[in-house]
Amino acid sequence: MPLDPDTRDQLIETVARFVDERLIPRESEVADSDAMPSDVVQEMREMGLFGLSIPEEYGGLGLSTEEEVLVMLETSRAAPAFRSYFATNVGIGSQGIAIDGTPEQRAKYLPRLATGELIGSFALTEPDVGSDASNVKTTARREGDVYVLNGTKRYITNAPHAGLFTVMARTDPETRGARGVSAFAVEAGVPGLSLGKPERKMGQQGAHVCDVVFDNCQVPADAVIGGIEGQGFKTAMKVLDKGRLSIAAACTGLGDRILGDMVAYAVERRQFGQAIAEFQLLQGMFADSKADIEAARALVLDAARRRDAGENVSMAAACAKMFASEMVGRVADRNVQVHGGAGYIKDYQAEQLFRDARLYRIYEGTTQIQQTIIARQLVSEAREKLGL
Ligand code: COS
Repeated sequence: MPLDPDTRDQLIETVARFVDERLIPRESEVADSDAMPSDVVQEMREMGLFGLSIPEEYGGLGLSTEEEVLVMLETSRAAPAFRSYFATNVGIGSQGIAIDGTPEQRAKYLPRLATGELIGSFALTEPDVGSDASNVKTTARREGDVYVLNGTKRYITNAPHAGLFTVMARTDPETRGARGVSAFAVEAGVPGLSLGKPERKMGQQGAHVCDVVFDNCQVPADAVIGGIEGQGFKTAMKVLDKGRLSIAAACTGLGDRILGDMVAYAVERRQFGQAIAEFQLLQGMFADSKADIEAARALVLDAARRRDAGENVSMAAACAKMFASEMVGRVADRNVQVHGGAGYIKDYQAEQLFRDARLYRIYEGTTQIQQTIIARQLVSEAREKLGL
């Protein structure tokens, strides 16, 4: 059930205030310490941010995709590390269980994911498998009442904080490709599961990624998400369709923020006896950025509404993610340019946001993967139309 418009507007207004008053002022502290302050996490929990997408019956806010996108547009005006902390639970950290989990799995995990008591992580990527996701090498061998997992997952967002992993592993070594892959709900702390050292990253300090290593790690047989082997790749793809909309919204929200910073700097900074905002060459950058951002907003909202209407949005989500992540890269780059020398100096936010934004073109499917998904669907539709 969508929220009534007043409640929805109130929620968005509360989130916007939280972003302006509580998150943006703490950005430098988070970037410098590479840590998320516990009082900020507590406030996120109290606002229900960890459970935006989780159904109300499991303690979440049960937002529609469109409502979730509207909230993400606001939260993403703050540095991406904040969004990363809770939005992984809203998206890829919980959605495997929310979309395909058994009633028991949903009842067991969703309430604690919704409050943020449990942090969820999505473990698909491996040292040799990232874009080629159906080729996962991690194995899950059935032995009586348990599966035994072996393999390494790489660059797993929030893994250092996670209490629960959605792990894609090959249950059928004979079957190559997608059909041999199953998804597992694996709790942190089980024997045989260990974590690598958090990686040192280009940006998004305060958000953490590391390896997750399975060495004869035993998980109960009922940890298979949905209870059926061989469905794990499809679960991962459904999760990513939704995740990509969330990333597209995040890029759009960050674009809004960066454009605001860009113009604010330009109206104050003076050269040649006037504010640099008066120069048409810079005005061109403002206008191009605004049009870019509005195009991304329109794409992501349209895709979200179509998902809510029950349409298959794989291609629409790929278009939105590709366009919005490339867009925020352009906007972040123009912001550095408008700041001139100051854009390259740490004391100003421009260089941090430029580095932070770079990740959006890579994770949850690179731009090249989104192109592949879009083009494959177009070709397949054309073939179908022509009966080929
Ligand atoms: N939703 C539901 N099912 C889907 C799906 C989707 N979005 N996409 C594919 N499937 C299904 C297919 O219908 C097919 O089912 P059948 O076997 O019943 O026919 C099965 O899954 C295999 O699909 P496909 O043959 O398209 O698999 P590919 O290996 O060719 O997939 C892409 C290629 C590029 C689409 C996939 O590997 C991908 O998305 N890679 C990127 C992964 C990624 O984003 N990694 C980043 C790290 S994760 S944070």
